[in-house]
Amino acid sequence: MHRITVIDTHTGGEPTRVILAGGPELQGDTLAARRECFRSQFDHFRRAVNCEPRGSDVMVSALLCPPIDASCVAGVIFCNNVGYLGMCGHGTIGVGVTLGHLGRIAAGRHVLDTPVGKVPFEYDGRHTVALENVASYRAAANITTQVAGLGKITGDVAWGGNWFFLVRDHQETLELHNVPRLTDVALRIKAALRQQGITGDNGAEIDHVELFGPPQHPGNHSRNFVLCPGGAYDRSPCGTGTSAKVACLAADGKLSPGEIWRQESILGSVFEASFQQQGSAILPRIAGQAHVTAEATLLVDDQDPLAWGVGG
Ligand code: PYC
Repeated sequence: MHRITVIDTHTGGEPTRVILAGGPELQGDTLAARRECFRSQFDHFRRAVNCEPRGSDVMVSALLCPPIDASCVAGVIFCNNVGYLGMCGHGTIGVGVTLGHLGRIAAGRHVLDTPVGKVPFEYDGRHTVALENVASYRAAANITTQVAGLGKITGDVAWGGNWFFLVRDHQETLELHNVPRLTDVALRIKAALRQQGITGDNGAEIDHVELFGPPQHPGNHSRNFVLCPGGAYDRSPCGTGTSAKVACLAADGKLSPGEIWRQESILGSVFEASFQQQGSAILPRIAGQAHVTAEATLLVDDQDPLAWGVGG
């Protein structure tokens, strides 16, 4: 029997499963090299933790590993039901709150080592984490794509730690009851981008689609629906997606450095974002809350025909 110790949290509704023990020993001199080792040699472990019957298509896991840089509080590699994420904003908030829950960090400033760089964060000692995301930028504005069943859709391509296509001009209602339709629309847009060769830099696949609309709460600036790579929607406002949004607002001169942008999710949960300019890119700051939902040991029984997960 293989035992995996985890702590589950949710950040504005989106789950994060932090893997504390029982994970693979990853080789590599950088977190990016270790993620490659994870992907090439231990992908069955990712499936066991994230996919059914222990996980679901909405689960994001964070494998804790020793940091390369000893000044960092931990190394972390994010993965989900279909693969590996560059960065994960809601997941970073979940990791911060988990480390606080375990007594491994106190309130204050800490740094995580990730495959896409160092991610500093501020922990309030309770439920709030404010992270300084990797440099984010808009790669292309007003790109029009012909989408099957929808016609022409125009959006921006931006990097916020993952690649996003951000769409404002659509006819959809951003309400929870409309999630099946929103998922279908976002999947069609993603397919159109792929077919028409619209990518991020260096041909990178745009694997997140983000639709925007007016907020429901008057204190917020916008509401979003974010489709994640595995086909599930982000229950939170999406930390990397909010970073990509803020990069577009900054590029359009609609948000100034230090000004607050309150991004509401399809559930109504909120991330508070701001940025500092760094050359032609921005450094986003994303703040949100996470809550612990479980301390658990996952069991993987080699006698079980579905021991290492279904699908993925
Ligand atoms: O919060 O950055 C995020 C994220 C990415 C995928 C799911 N959540």
